[in-house]
Amino acid sequence: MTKLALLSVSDKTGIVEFAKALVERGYQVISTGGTLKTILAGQVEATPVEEITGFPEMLDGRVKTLHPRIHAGILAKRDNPEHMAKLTENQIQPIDLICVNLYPFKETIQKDGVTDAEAIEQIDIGGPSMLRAAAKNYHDVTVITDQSDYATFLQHFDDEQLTDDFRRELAAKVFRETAAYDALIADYMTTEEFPEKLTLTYEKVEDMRYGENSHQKAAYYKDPIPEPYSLANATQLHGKALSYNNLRDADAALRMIADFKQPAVVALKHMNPCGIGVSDSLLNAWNLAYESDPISIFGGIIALNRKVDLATAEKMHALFLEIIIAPAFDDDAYAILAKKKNLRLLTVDFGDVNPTHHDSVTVLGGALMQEADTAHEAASDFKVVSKVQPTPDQLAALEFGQTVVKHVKSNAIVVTTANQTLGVGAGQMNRIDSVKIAIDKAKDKPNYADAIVASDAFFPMDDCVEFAAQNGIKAVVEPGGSIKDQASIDKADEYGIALVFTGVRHFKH
Ligand code: 93A
Repeated sequence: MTKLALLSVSDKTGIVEFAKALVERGYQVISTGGTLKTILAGQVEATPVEEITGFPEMLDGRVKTLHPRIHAGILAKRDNPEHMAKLTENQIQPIDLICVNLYPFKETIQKDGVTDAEAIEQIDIGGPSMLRAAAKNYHDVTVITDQSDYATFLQHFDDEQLTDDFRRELAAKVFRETAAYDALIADYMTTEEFPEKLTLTYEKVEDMRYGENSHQKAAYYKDPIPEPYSLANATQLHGKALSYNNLRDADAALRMIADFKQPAVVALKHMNPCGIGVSDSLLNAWNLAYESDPISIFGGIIALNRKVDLATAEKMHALFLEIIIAPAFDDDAYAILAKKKNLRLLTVDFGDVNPTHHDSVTVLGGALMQEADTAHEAASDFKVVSKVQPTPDQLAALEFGQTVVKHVKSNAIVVTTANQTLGVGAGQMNRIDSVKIAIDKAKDKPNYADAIVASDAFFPMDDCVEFAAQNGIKAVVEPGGSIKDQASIDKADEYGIALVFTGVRHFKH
């Protein structure tokens, strides 16, 4: 009996050649409306699916292949005599190969001004049904949904290697494809923030050389429709491929720089800022960020929120850096930076910063998902709890420090002026150690006289305020909320410095 192959594809790339190759190998090709037309136009013989079903396509194509003659032909178990007898009794021919790619739902929902009705119409029903039926019956049916498998299939056919293992691989691909397809539809229709089932889907960007360390295998996946302001949508202009750690660092840098409107530079190491500068020009912002910590910036990740000019590029060129991310590079700036073969230069669309995304992490046995920490406390939200009022300059510095500290791993303490970090104390297991590290790094800097201390969470004791005051700090900002708040307030009053509460904690674990 002639083998039947049913071809029904939205993306017609390569389908004529594939149909021709199948016919040459003795298959009878059956096909649906548009696919049939394309194949026939390519001078390849094919049978309309209506000839098999005995039914016309109907309901604007919503029902084309949804028919027992198709589905019984796919699903019958060839080694089951009752199944085969049923096919014979109903004059149904087994279908041996299904080749389907689905209605372009993802592409459709990304189109400008697409209506809900248009999106819904692009939910493929018949295609996934055939794919899933064939994948279920993979012992007897070969199923192809990925265009790159046209050639692979033919190779296996010619080598007489249409093995069960190969067909099972193709079947698994189908279930991944239909699951991902449905996940996108579910996401499109879902309005709950945290629905009872998470239907995430990610697409592989690449296998990586290694993960966090060289003995860990790793791969990079991106959202099928990534936010514009994201690494997934960044363009790499130059340099080596981003490593696993590079991606995490660069992502952290993007999150930080998004909080600044004026020309700003973030220098980052191991997901913590080692220097942030904000100024009237990018070069001045660079100088501030660099001078924050000229040692730690070595091998750092730099994010800048303005087009990189030559003067700033020259400064960066003088250092060993891993990555530079910016909205754009001037030609001469790019030319000088690109002299370093390995330096990764990336551009990201800063025009569409969307801070309303969700963050997720995996835990053993599950995952946690939360809203991103987009809270921002301006000086006008501060509550002065000390007798001494902060000066306007100190208030500006407290606001800057408050903006920075939420991007530092807890326990987080930063010492800053109004436009520059001077010392960062990150990731210590007690708060006073973070205070000591931050002040120790800051205290010999020229601008230390103007410096404030910002804390991501409340002071559990009065030692933090005391240490800061003893080291010449004149203003401190923290969320407040400790049962020992009064002790910290008393300490501030004892030393005659300003203490300000924000009421909002910014842990970052
Ligand atoms: O509208 S459907 O959900 N109903 C069907 O019965 C059906 N059969 C195949 N979509 C259906 N298809 C899909 O049509 C295939 O998955 C493929 O994407 C597309 C090919 O249509 P045409 O050959 O007319 O271009």
